Amino acid sequence: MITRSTIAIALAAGCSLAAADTVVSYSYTDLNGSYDSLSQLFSASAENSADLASGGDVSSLIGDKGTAQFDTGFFGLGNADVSIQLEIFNITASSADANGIVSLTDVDGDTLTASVQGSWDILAPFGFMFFSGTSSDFEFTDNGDTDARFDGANGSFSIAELVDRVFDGAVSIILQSPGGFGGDFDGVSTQTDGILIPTPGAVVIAGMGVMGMAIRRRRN
Ligand SMILES: [Ca+2]
Ligand SMILES: [Ca+2]
Repeated sequence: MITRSTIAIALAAGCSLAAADTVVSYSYTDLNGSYDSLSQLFSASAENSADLASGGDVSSLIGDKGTAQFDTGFFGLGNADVSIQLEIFNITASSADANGIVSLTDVDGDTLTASVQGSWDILAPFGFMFFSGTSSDFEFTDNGDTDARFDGANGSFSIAELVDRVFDGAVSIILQSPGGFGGDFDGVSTQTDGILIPTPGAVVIAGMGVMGMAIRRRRN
């Protein structure tokens, strides 16, 4: 029988899952940020040139924990890449709205993708530009050989428990362009971060799993 204390344990376990939720985090620096005012398309891409040498990492905070490290100048190594494409609209001197796609690719072609929605703040006079957005569909895809790992230039982590699941997440982007979205720009050093958390439904299911375990333990 399910006692009140069993339910309390299960609820507490569910709450602790909710409080320590980040499953995966990532961070990249010195992407090539560009904006085309005609198409109102912003993009940020990995690059390795005299002007910009992108670097970054993607980390798993669950299971066997690990970090796929993309050392500065990684672009050109296998399939490793970063691509952000955002449609920009409702543009003012100090703000804009945006939606689009974020895609991170590991060395052998596996991806972490999301569609994001959010808004930009643009601060005069320097044109510091801050994007904050959210996603409800972060997904890992194990392309090509099923190697079940997200591989950096150095280091990797298991995606065996992450594929075929959908995560909520948050994305930030920061760069500096004095004209904001008032005109074209290209080759602007762009930084981006993101975190993934289980969807609320997944937390409930995890909590029920804990409850089921507690019930089974009582029966044994
Ligand atoms: Ca693969
Ligand atoms: Ca891989």
